[in-house]
Amino acid sequence: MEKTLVLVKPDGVAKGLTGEIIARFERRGLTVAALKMLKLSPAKAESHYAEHKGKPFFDQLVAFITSGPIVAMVIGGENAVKTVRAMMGPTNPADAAPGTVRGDFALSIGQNIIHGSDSPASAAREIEIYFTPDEIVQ
Ligand code: IDP
Ligand code: MG
Repeated sequence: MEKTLVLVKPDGVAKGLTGEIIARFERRGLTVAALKMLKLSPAKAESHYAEHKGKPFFDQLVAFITSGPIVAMVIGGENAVKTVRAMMGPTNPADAAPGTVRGDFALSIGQNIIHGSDSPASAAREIEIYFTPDEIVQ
């Protein structure tokens, strides 16, 4: 079963969208294989977003993702990575179609509600930041 890491970012948790987002994945036929709420440390945030280090928005991104509680989950199923990315919509909510999470609930690229891994390799790396193997239901 392919797995991907999803985060409901601080804005999504604050807006009360956690249940809505999980329900969308479940209705699609994807399954929740691991789930927790946490407040991310700056060190873990920098590790998660290491590919963006040095970009102009990096410090703002780390500040935002550590600003409040997030919900981390492992979502599994056939083509989970690609399917979750499609259901999220593109990075900039202004480009996101209605029906996607970002297209329905976000306006700004800096506060775009949700994270999903962009490849199976990224998913494997990111899942390890948030979950130990025994926390993931197979
Ligand atoms: P993704 O979340 O769709 O995978 P990435 O390019 O990996 O997008 O960027 C990570 C996060 O960094 C985005 O979700 C967004 O919140 C933020 N971000 C990306 N590009 C910009 C930008 O140009 N300005 C401000 N924030 C950005
Ligand atoms: Mg990304």
